[in-house]
Amino acid sequence: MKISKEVQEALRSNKAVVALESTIISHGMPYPKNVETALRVEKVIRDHGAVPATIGIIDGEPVIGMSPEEIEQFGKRKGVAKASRRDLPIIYAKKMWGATTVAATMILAAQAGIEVFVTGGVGGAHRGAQNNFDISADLEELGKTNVTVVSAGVKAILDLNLTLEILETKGVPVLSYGTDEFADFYTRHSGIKMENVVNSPVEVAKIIKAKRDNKLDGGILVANPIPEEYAMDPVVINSAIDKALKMADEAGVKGKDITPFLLKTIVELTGGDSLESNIRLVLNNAALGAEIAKEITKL
Ligand code: PSU
Ligand code: MN
Repeated sequence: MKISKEVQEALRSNKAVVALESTIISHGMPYPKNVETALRVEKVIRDHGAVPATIGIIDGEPVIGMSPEEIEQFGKRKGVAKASRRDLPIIYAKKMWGATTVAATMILAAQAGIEVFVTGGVGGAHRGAQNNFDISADLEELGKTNVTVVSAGVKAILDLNLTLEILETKGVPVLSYGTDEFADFYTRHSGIKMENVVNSPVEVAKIIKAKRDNKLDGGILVANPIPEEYAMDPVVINSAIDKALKMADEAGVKGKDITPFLLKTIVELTGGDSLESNIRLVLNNAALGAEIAKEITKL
């Protein structure tokens, strides 16, 4: 893999590094907001004293710490494959471009020695997963790969209760940040009460260290709710989600195309408001992720 000089240097000198995914750039937001957001996220991480490492695959080679030009390419290039764990060997062998999902980014971050990863929302069990088995590989990865993922909980387009049950089965600690209610991406109020509440970056860092010291392999999910001022009206977002789910069903969208389809449709149905919320919550996660990564370097 190719690790940028800046990231290499940071890792060597025990400086805080935060991994970032590229599916959110290539398949999660429209151009040019996707590129703008990716660069803003990197800036927030730097402003908080950590080094960002945006991860993706270029011509079959994993890149840890993309340049702004590379991020621009991931934002506008057509045909960048959405790359989860199962896709990696194919993309490597065929020397393709791959936008890494949470699962694939976790794998590459761990291989590079990065412990903290910031995203918007992780994948999970889709509604109806009891029957259609559409459960994101992100959950499997959280069950085995040693990376802490900071996300705004789990996207409300999914089945949150089912997702939390699977995370429990996989042995993934879910830490709810600053509230005992599970974050559901666009709002702070899923109605699901959480057992493990954390209130500071150092508290999260101590749990990461305890997990590492005791050889308990697997990830940690930090559920960081969207700031109140950027949260969406639950009535508006839930009606958009329901409509988008219906449209996906009617259009026969399946498998890996479902999440990008729903995100895009919800942006259209909310006149761009959901995109604005999505951007704000990622920026908010970036700040927290950088602080957690800094605390880890002190332990
Ligand atoms: N959350 C977002 N935008 C995204 C995704 C999640 O706000 O683009 C992406 C992540 O890369 C996540 C993936 O890993 O969707 C999950 O896709 P699937 O359900 O197909 O595993
Ligand atoms: Mn799926």
